[in-house]
This record gives sequence, structure tokens and C-alpha cells, in this order.
Amino acid sequence: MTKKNQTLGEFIIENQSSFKYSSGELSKLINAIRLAAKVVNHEVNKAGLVDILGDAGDTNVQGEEQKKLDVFANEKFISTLKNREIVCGIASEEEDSFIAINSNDNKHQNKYVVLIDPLDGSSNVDVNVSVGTIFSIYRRVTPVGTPVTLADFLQPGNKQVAAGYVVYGTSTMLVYTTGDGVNGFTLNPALGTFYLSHPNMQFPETGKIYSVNEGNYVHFLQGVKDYIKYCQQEEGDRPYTSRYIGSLVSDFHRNMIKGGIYMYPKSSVTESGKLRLLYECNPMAFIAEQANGLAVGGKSRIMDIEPTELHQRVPFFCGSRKMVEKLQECLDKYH
Ligand code: AHM
Ligand code: MG
Repeated sequence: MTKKNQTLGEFIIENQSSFKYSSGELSKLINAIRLAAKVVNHEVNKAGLVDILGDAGDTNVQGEEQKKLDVFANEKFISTLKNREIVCGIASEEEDSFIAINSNDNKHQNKYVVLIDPLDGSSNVDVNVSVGTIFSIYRRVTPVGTPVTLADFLQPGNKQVAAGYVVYGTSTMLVYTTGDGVNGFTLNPALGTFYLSHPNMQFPETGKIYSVNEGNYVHFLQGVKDYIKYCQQEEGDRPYTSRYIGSLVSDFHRNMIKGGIYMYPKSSVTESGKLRLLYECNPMAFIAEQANGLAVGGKSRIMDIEPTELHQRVPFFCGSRKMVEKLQECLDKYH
């Protein structure tokens, strides 16, 4: 049961019973993310004021430049999660390999792993456009009492126990699911409190927005080109509207509220697309499905892909059910 005007803290406590595992730990985990999100939000909000913009000088594992805020967000989420005795490991888009939490004192008793994209779309920070944090939570598959291994992180998305995102936008929101629907909380910056503002979020069955980087059009597969042409044709409720922020969390969030489809296809230049299965696609797919939407990778459901490496990229199509089905129909014509 969801009520309006509830704080996130109250909501977590009231809804513990709907979670199938021991709920106290997961609640602690969501609380840790809530706390780190508030600190990162504070930093993101003042990005234009302080000398924090610009490259940190490091490159991440994908060879991309890191902005200082990426580094800050990465450190903040990791340290907040580490300081609580809940997770046995963390994998971050900004780290080459996973971080094992050395909980020798409690003999590796922690049961959860967290995968995180600490500041997605960070190239938007320089131009004052929304960015986000994406997180994904699994139960470890190796026995409690032993050190965490790569296998604990390489689980298909259908094994997620929770996932969510924070969008640092005109308002800051935290949206998450534990497999029992999707709820959105808006931060009241004056009080530093998240309030339940969007209970039981649902993708409209269909929509009028398509979001894709059309600059890459010539490189797309024919099925994707056909679908884009379909979106642009004048017929029925079409042409659709094209909206692309270039910040996955914001594009997804808008499409979930208004109805739409987000696409990051593979192309003749990016063989697997751009987005990372574990840090971006799986958590967004879990939220989408919990909100009556769909997420596919071209041939199959995103959450059924068996991951083979931490930083694996996959094509990603996600949004209103009918729109994703139509896209799939276009793709299927060619294989
Ligand atoms: P990032 O994790 O390096 O920020 O990249 C992911 C972002 C997504 O938020 C966004 O949808 C996409 O990259 C935009 O990519 P492009 O500029 O190629 O359209
Ligand atoms: Mg990212």
C-alpha cells in the first residue's frame, strides 16, 4: 500500500514486509543510497558555482574522460555503502574491477552486491543539464562466509532484488523498485527529505516520444531505421515527437511519465551499442518492467542476458510496451 506525503524513510519501513528476503538489510542499503544521493545532489547543484568542473585527468575503464563530479559521486557512493555492514562487494562503472568489502571481522557475512553508475550522463554537467545515478542490487550467489567473487556480479538482470535511479533535475528524485512496483520520491531541498511524490509509477501503454541519437542514423541497422521512419510518418497519432537529452536517466524518466521509447542501438561503428548491461541496462529494465514497460536488447529481453564481463555493452530499447513491441517487429523483419 502506498500513501502520499510519506517520507522515503517511512515508506521503507512500512513496505519492508513486501520484500521476500530479510528486509532490514535491504532497507539499510536503500537508506545508504538515499544518504549518498543527497550529498551528491548537493555537489551537483553547486557545480556551476565552484571550480569543480572540468576533467579530473583520469580516464575510466572505457577510455572516457572522467569529470570531477564523476569521481566525487563514485567515491561518495562507495564509501557510504562500505561503511555499513550490508554489502560484500561493489562494482562501479568508474572502476576497472569490483571492490570486495573486506568484512573479515564479520567473516564475510554480508549478502548483497551493488552495481552502480555513480553519475550517468556526466558530460551534461558542464552545460547545466540533468544527470543521474543508477543502481542495481543482487543477493550474492557464492556462500555467505566466503569472499565475494566475480560470479556474484555477473548475474542476469532477472536476479535483481532492487534497482533504482536518482535524477538530479529541476527537482531531484529517487525512483526505485524492490520487485513490487515502482515508486518515486522527490527531494525537498529545504529539509533534505525525500517525499513520496509518484506512487506506483507506470509507463503509459503507448506514447508519442522517441528518444535516440539520430546523429548516428546512417550507422543503424535497417530495422532501427525502419522504426524511426515509422515514428516520423504522418498517420494516426504519428508523427511522434523526438526528444533526446543524452542523459539516460532523464530520457527514461520523461518517457515513463509521458509515454515513449528510448533507443541506444548497435550500429556499424559501435558493435554492441554504448550502454553497459550491468550498470545501466539491467537496472533500467527492471524498473521498466515493474512499471508495465518493456526493455529488449534487439533479440531478447534485457534481463535474460547472461553477462560475461563487468563492463559489457549491449544494444538497449526500452519504454512503453506497445512502442517496444512495434520496434521489435521492425527488427525481427531482418533476422
Ligand atoms: P556515460 O555513462 O558515459 O555518461 O554514458 C551514458 C550516456 C547515457 O546517459 C546517454 O543516454 C548516452 O550516454 C548518450 O550517448 P550519446 O552521446 O552517444 O548519444
Ligand atoms: Mg553511464
